[in-house]
Amino acid sequence: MQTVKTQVAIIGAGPSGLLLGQLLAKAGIDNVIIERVSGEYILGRIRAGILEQGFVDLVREAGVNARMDAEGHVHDGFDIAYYGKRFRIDLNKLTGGSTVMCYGQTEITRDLMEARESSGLTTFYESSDVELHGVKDAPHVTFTQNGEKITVQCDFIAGCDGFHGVSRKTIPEEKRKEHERVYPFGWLGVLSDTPPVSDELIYCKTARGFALASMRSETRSRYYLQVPLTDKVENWSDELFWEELKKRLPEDAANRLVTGPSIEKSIAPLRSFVCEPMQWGNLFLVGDAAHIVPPTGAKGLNLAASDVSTLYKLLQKFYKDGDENAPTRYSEIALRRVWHGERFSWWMSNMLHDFDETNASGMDKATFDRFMQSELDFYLNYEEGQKVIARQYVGMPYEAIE
Ligand code: RFL
Ligand code: PHB
Repeated sequence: MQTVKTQVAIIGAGPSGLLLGQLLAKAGIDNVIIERVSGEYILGRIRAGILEQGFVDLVREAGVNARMDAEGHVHDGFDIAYYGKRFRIDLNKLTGGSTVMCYGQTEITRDLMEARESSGLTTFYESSDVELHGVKDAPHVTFTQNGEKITVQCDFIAGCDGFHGVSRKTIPEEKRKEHERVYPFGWLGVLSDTPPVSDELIYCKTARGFALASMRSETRSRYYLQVPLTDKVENWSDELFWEELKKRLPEDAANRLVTGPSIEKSIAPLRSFVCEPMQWGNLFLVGDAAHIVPPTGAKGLNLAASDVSTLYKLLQKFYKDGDENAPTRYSEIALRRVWHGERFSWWMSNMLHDFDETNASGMDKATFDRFMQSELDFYLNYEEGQKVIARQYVGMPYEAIE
């Protein structure tokens, strides 16, 4: 039986937990991370690729930006292709200078893990039976590692343990409200060491379903296909995947497509989810633990970063300025930006995917498709419409914390 004392106990060593830990440590606030799986396992997950400016700035503030700045690529825009039409959303021009950064979540996570290790900060990987206690008055976390029972006593607990973690469930059911929409399809993703079809992302709406051409570098591509939820990844051979992708990409991109063996292939379900409030006593939910968006707007990781920024600033107020009430404002501030991201991701998903079920609209499928197309036409044919998309894609500014 071992007891550890710290100021902030962080559950989960995903990007939310690691970034929060690094920022707090830099501000002189002690923290310990408790993670269920190994570091290696976490680095095997292939997820986000697009970072908003706010995220990039936060990584710089944490001082973990060297590789991101050297190897990441700034993207000035992206394409939306649908039914033979093609539009470029010029982010830079439409927003008056804002852009996004293409740099993989896996790489950010690796950089944060390395920085944490060299700072000598404590991380308990491969912890089981993680439980949160005394969240209202005497917060502490218990878990088992290598057969030993460990207790971490702390002032606050940051629940950064993703959608399936324990933190959210620690808030009594009658004290939280969960909003959820599960979409009737998933994304089949493939990572391959092949040059991307384009320098910028292409979001494609087609009669065969949605496709996305993305990338990690000049030599590594990331592609996605909308697939039915019933599809199994083992039934999608590489050959089948490339064949289907070719049919959904615009012609010039399809002609440029270089295929090769997949180095990762998985199916992710699409979900919109928000838990309110995002705090309970001295427990704060951060990132996917509190909310999920479908990946169409590239917002999941970026919303996690704005939560981290808000919590980090409020905890600084508590520890540095002696503002005892600062942490109580977390949920209200974080949720305002979360709802923005939820709405944009929902809108992009509705606009770009092929929906079989149109019952709620009362229209047959062909009519519903024409109806949605007219909305895309409206947004893409006018600069005002493109501006609305661009502003949201680069991300709303972080709220100032007085
Ligand atoms: P994570 O990454 O899920 O990390 C949570 C960590 O908590 C651990 N954990 C526990 N630890 C201790 N005790 C327990 N009981 C625990 N239960 C779980 C887990 O092992 C894990 O290590 O959540 P975090 O840190 O909040 O980060 C969120 C992001 O991972 C997520 O929002 C993004 O990946 C979403 N996302 C995208 N976001 C973007 O901003 N831009 C994108 O381009 C983008 N593309 C994507 C995406 C997500 C995808 N998938 C697979 C869902 C593309 C895809 C395909
Ligand atoms: C990715 O590169 O994994 C990616 C990019 C943009 C999205 C979703 C995923 O909207």
